[in-house]
Amino acid sequence: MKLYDSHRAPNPRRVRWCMVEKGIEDIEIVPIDIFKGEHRTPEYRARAGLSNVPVLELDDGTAITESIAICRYLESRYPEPNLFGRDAKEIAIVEMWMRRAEMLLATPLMLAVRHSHPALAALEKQVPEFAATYLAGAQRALPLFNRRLGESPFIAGERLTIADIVAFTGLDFARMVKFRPDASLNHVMQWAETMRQRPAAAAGA
Ligand SMILES: N[C@@H](CCC(=O)N[C@@H](CS)C(=O)NCC(=O)O)C(=O)O
Repeated sequence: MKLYDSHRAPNPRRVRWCMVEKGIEDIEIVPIDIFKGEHRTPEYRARAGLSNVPVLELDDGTAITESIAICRYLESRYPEPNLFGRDAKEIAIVEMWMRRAEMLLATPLMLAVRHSHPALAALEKQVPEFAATYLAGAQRALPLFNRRLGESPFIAGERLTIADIVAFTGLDFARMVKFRPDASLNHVMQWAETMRQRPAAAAGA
């Protein structure tokens, strides 16, 4: 298998993080420089189906895009440690928090960076007003995560799951535009430090 990956890009980083948590070492990493447009060539699009990273290419040539779909595939192939929940209730709770992390934090923060950081002007027709709106939305969502993290050490419960990976990689990417959770959100701050200390934090960062 091959993973088409871009250094520092937040969506591939989710996959790299899952790989480290699961100890997966038999996937070849193929670096793609999105700033040089290596993902926009006809060859790449023909292989991947669209001009995005990450892409997981299976040995039979099947291309899986969407970071969460790739992480779910890895979860099926390498079930331990579990990152998506074990029984009906836990799977639903993890999914709920993963979706909240993606819709309320990671996606708005990624769009804020895309619309305001000079380096991203190569990829996006930037509208700085969008960035301000997205950043304010993410800041408004953080108290929900702070309350949750006051009840459990990780977002979906007692152990790390895909919800933490999605939330943290989104927040960490937004440091590019100097976004920081409000310091009064002590549970978020403590959880973020725990995430930063994990060996997987270095993968793809
Ligand atoms: N929903 C997709 C998003 C993929 C995505 O937007 N990837 C970015 C890098 S983080 C990308 O390929 N950007 C290239 C571009 O916008 O041209 C996923 O989760 O994998």
